[in-house]
Amino acid sequence: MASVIIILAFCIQLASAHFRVTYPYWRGDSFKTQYMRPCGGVNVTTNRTQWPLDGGSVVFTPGHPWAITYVNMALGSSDTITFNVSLVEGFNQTGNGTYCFPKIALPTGLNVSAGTNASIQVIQITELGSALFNCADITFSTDAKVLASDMCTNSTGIGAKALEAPECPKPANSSANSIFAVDHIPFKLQLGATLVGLLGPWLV
Ligand SMILES: [Cu+2]
Repeated sequence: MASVIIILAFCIQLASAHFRVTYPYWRGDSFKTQYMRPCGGVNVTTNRTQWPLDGGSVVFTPGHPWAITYVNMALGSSDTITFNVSLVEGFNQTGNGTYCFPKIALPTGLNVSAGTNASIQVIQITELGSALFNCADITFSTDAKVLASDMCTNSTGIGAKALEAPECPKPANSSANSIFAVDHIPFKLQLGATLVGLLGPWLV
């Protein structure tokens, strides 16, 4: 019985330390199912925020000491859309409170126009190993603007660090092909994808 209470207390603590997306407004409360990809267990909504055609603001409220964080986009209006547009590459988001991206530019060549529906996905991989997901539904609009600066603030202690690999030690036998020959930049990108790939099946 005591162990059940301890586990329950631990779960409640975890739930309170998830994150929410406050702009564009998230699909809904995902706290019980936030580990489910692609959108924390919450289906697509018709509650769409108008978002500028060349990219806009995103605000979320992280609750973990740090989390590897990504922002992706999927074009379309259904639950089967694919989040294959990378808006923000993986970085280490530190501290908790409110985190604002003033303007996330769209990748060049993304074919959107006024009235195009899309969903924005924020992923946080926390220090405990949980991969957490939230989505917000948008419609591109020529009238939409980025958030005013007083609506886009960062809490004290909130930060962002690049995912940088430290200098690799030189292997003793440097003439042999080794993993150390792998360029650091692709490795850095693969690391995030591998983390999601490894953790996903365990957590869903
Ligand atoms: Cu959490």
